Amino acid sequence: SKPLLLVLGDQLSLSLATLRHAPDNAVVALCEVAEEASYVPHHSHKLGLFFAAMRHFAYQLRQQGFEVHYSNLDDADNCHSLIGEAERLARLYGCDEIRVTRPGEWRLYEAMLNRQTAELPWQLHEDDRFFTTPDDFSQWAEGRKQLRLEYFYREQRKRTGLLMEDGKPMGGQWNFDHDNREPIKGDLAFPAPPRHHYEKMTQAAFDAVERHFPDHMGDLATFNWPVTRRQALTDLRHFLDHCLADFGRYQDAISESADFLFHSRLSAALNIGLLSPQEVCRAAEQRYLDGEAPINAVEGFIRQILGWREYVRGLYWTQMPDYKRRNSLGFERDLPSFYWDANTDMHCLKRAVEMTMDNGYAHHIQRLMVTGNFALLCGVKPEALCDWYLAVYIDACEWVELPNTLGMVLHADGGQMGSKPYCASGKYINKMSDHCQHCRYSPNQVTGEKACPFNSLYWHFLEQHRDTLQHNPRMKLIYGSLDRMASDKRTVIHQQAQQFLDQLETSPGYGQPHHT
Ligand code: FAD
Ligand code: DLZ
Ligand code: SF4
Repeated sequence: SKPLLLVLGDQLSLSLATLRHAPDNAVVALCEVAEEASYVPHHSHKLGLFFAAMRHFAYQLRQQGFEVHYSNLDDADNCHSLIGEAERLARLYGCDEIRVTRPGEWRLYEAMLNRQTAELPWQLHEDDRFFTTPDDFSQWAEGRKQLRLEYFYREQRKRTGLLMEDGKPMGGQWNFDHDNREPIKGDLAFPAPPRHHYEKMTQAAFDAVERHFPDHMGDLATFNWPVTRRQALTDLRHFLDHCLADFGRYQDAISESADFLFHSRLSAALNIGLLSPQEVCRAAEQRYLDGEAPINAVEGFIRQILGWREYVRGLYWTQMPDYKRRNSLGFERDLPSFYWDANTDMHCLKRAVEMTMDNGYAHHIQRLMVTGNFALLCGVKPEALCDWYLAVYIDACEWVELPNTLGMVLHADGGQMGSKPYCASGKYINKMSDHCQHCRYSPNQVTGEKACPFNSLYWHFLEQHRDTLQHNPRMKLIYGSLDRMASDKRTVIHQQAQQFLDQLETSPGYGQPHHT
């Protein structure tokens, strides 16, 4: 037998199952295809990252002695879909089967499963670059009424031994979250990320993006993401040396001027395979053991990767395809237009979208509590919001984007991801950020011309979804406050929110040209 080994754009690891089991006569295929590049209008940094990293990886594989076919976006015979291109190449090279590692998206997984019995059969390998497989997750989930992150995470700690000592959690606790809620005070200096140099191969990939997708969000002149393993290791080292120790305390903070704070910026490198989650977690653990970073920082960081990242992936693979259709709060609104151009006078939202446009990046709390919270309070429909998150972030792959957006942000999965919606008023944003002092609105007013729209929208949201949410024990206190509010005040708040929503400009579809 002679297999064609299809390596996808987010499978750029030499340890990939497909490559580990490769016979000598195998042909490896990496394919730039219009279908993947345009099913949502990806940020130009994301397109640049995928194409540049794929080209470097193909080069690296050739150096390792693999026979590699690289389909370029400009090739005349490129048939521009992953399935079509793999089957074309298999025939071209006289291969009798196609092998691939589980892709990161149900859409492709299903299409590949459907080809398993085709004349040219597809064989799927499990993706073992994670701490857990979807099967491990189902086994853990079986018979449990609720799939809470905290319990999953403790099992993961025990299974891997990360931050464990004699069967007990290091530092005496599983979770140090209560130490991790500090806003930024005074003028704290943030470490500038390493500036990468991009040579000819990367520049050529950027040129292709600029030619094929000229109107997409973002400017490649400011691109600064790792496209090779070496660059990814530089970013990892920088994080460990300069950010990890403060990662915990300021994990939830939001800054007007700093785009990255003490965050690692490693999600894209992890998701496309330039770094493994195991090496990143072990390296962080080592800094704790060496006394270079406190337990609350290291535990907080490891929980994101060993806990959240694995948990959302397990949820994705065990709940799809139904998960994507869920909309438990019945949201119908299109996406507000300013998500594409930052044209809003709400300053926190403006800055979150501007940072997204600049870098293809916003940190977790911006995604969750600024753009996410606003979409929740306005009732943006899941497919519109999910397409946006999938398009604009450098690290967006559906297995991780969907549970975070549909589940965590929109509470559309009926509470599987989070036991209560992450809804908040302007007060929360004011507490965690320095945005409000630059805003034309006041976070302390609920009604009137200067009132922060988050405030009336917050109470409006609670009123709207009272039937679904008021019996949630974690919402009891807040419904208590709402119920104690005088009814004329409630009426005015309702009118204020309704007026805001009536005037909110939304765009059906993508709000920008959709290219192929
Ligand atoms: P850090 O804050 O340094 O965290 C370290 C690592 O932990 C990250 O690199 C990431 O691998 C992991 N991590 C942290 N939070 C999560 C989480 N909630 N779920 C899964 N992994 C997590 N992350 C993606 O990788 N891709 C996405 O498409 C994505 N979409 C999101 C959409 C929404 C609406 C929200 C609220 C979150 C989303 N996240 C996504 C999770 C998180 O926001 C990003 O992983 C993080 O901001 C990436 O920046 P960082 O590497 O600096 O993270
Ligand atoms: C995101 C992306 C883009 C933009 N382009 C390609 C591509 O041309 N070829 C490819 O193999 N993969 C690409 N990807 C990543 C795929 O969309 C990704 O493998 C699936 O979404 C599953 O995660
Ligand atoms: Fe955002 Fe409201 Fe603060 Fe303005 S006042 S920055 S809209 S939270």
